[in-house]
Amino acid sequence: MSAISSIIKDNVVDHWRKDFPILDQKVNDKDLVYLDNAATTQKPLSVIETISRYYSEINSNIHRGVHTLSQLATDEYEETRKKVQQFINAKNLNEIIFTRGTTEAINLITRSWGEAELKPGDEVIISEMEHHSNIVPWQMICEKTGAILKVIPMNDDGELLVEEYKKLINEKTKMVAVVHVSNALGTINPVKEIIQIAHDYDALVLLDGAQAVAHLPIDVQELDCDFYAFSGHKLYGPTGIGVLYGKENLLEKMPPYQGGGDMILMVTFEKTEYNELPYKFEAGTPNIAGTIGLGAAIDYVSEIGFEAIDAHEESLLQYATASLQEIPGFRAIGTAKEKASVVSFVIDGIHPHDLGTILDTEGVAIRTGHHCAMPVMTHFKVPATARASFALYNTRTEIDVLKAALIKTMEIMGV
Ligand code: 7TS
Repeated sequence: MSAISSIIKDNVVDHWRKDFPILDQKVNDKDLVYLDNAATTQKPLSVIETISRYYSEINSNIHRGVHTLSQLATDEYEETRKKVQQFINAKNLNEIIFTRGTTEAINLITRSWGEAELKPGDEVIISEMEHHSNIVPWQMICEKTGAILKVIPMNDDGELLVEEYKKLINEKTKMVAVVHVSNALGTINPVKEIIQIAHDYDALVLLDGAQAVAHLPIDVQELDCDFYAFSGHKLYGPTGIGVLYGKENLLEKMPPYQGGGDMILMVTFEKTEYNELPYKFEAGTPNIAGTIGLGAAIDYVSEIGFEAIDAHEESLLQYATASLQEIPGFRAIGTAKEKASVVSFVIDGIHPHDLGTILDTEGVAIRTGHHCAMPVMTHFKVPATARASFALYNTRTEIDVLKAALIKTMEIMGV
């Protein structure tokens, strides 16, 4: 990158940073360097103000009131469904189900689709790099139904072995559930190829998009995935709101996940008639403020655009990867050719938890641990890693601070 384009880029990032009030503060008397974006991203002022405005001006329950505030709240809630539909290019609004997050979206699939469709001897394929939320629900439903869980292995760069996947899949495979972008490694998986292969065997595909959604443009029709799950809070939106996309003909056939208000058309003690899509899957009062806040987050990201976000984050990833490798004893965990915004690593002689704790005293926030992906730790024979993960507002200067703090930690620990 030329000096001029890098200056322009830094100016743009400075401009973006001003949208995030939380970034402008000291932590432990040092400027905050927030590099834990894979856990959750910070929220722009537009999201914070949207939530605040909802509660100060139109707070009301939705879908059930004839009064003005209820109608306004309903309109904004449903407007977000349209924004999500456009954001991931779903065919229609009935395919967008609001959930608490990725975890609940996956549990919805396992409990509704899985319980209805899986029979003893059927097979479900996941991968070695899944987050626990795309492992445990499948284990639970396989145990309940007698289905068999199979796992696509990965290589030592943290890339899925597609040839092994081809050997695992067969006519008994009913579902392939894989992560789009790994939270522990940063790997971007070849999901289009995975989907094509699954469909050759009439198996469905669920993509866990928790880590993809803030970094890559998602087009569910182009991917041809059957289900796609993501969380608002990793996309600069609020916690407690997420999305399950599903092809309409599949959602149509699936039984409700939870019973209660809003998901019914008619109830008697003898029989209940369920509501139509998407309400069939949205029992009870939802996270209205969170949903509307997610709409504001989608507006924010869409205005900047993935081209600019990707160019910036890719340059940060390359800079960080090259720069941190200069530290003696540094070992990157996850060196896939296709990666997004995550540098997971260990440093010889220092436990990641000690790293994280000392970095915090320098104002640097990173994640340490197994990242809810214990099988990944088992593969790389480490108990935990340290993970720096980037968002659109991070800078190269922050990576320099991270590097200096790591070197200082090594001095403190006598490594
Ligand atoms: N799938 C992936 C790939 C994730 O990274 C996460 C959360 C989830 C599912 C679950 O999302 P939730 O919003 O329902 O909790 N990942 C992380 C992480 O890497 N650090 O903290 C949470």
